[in-house]
Amino acid sequence: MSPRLTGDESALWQAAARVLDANWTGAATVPSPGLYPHQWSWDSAFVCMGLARHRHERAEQELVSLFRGQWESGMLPHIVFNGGVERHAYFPGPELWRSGEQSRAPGDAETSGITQPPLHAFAALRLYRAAADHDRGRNFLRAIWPGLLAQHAYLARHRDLGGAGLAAICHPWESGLDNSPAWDRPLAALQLPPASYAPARLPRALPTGVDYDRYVWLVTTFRDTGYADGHLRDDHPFVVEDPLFNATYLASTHALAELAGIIGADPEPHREAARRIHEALNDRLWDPDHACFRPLDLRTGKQIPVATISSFGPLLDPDLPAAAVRGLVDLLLSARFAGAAGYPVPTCDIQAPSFDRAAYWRGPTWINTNWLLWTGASAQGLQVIADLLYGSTLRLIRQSGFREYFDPFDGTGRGSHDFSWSAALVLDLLA
Ligand code: 9WN
Repeated sequence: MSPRLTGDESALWQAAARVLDANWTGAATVPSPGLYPHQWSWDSAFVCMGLARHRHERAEQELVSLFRGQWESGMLPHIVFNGGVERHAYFPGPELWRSGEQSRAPGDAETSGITQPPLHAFAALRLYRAAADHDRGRNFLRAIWPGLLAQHAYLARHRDLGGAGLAAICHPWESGLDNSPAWDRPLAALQLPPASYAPARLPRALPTGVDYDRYVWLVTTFRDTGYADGHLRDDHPFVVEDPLFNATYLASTHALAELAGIIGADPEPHREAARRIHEALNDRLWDPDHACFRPLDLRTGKQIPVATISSFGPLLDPDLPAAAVRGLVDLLLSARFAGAAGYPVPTCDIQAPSFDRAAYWRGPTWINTNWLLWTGASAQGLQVIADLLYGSTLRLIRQSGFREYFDPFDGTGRGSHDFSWSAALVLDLLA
């Protein structure tokens, strides 16, 4: 704990540390003890950055455990299942994904068959920077390096479905923003066979409700091809280039270049890859008419019109053109986002018909997306925005605790309690 903290800040720090300690399984951190009893990919990247400030060795273990689930193709799955947990504790569990039947999946861990935002190289760099012992930190980076390279090679080889350098997602779960209004159109366009799935079997109250049959159908469609890369390229009906996913891809690619320098590898291929992602992100996903970033649906060739939290992801791009920075700042401060929310940043445009203050990724404020925007704004030198995000994020936690998400108008906590990334990112903010 930093000696600079005030009394109130050290109490917050201790509370956050207790959440992470309680959610530690011995090898990794569960997002929340009841609702999510396994290891999730982007959760672990956030948790790693918090643990880096609290228990450095666990932060390393967190990444190692996650990469145990990596497939031979380099695909880093979005869930690594905890074998010690009752099989029906979470739906969709291993029985939906059937990774055990895939020769490319690891033999000793059951996993999902899709990925999540690739924030891991970025997390590894932050972990190294927070290390007290840089020799040890460098050794850890050398150990995790092949996994990070394989993850990025997979995205470049098998997910650049638009051919311009971005990585496409094939399922809303891959975005991390499951029921975002951004996915309403591509989901509505799916042609499902009648009664392919019975939602009544679900063992928990679902935050996302109506789209679940479509989520599951997308998984079974992909799974039944043996998770074939060719299927994603030629036939899969949900293929989208998302700004936030690609902004994390870009941030992590820059991090790979820095990590290469630290461990004595060649940074140039990663710098070149970052240039390509930067160009494609700005050429393909920037909407000059509305001055914001939008997802591109590769099946229709059209950008998806609704503005969501994902639209701000490219603040993580260190080379973002000045006009784009200005456009994003204007939108962020407008009455469509921070300007009308007492507790910014809502995950969807408040004025959009699909906005819902209580519905998961359709309006509530989340700590991880605030943190990503805070990180981006700080790196862009947008101090006023960064301070606004810093203050409002800590205010949410002080008022409502380490909840999963929050009402953007009055800060009421929603979803699960003791949520790991909410705690982890508070440690990073306070450090
Ligand atoms: C599906 C674990 C995960 C997060 C996602 C969040 C939610 C899962 C679910 O929980 O997704 O992957 O069951 O709804 O949307 O961002 O990684 O915290």
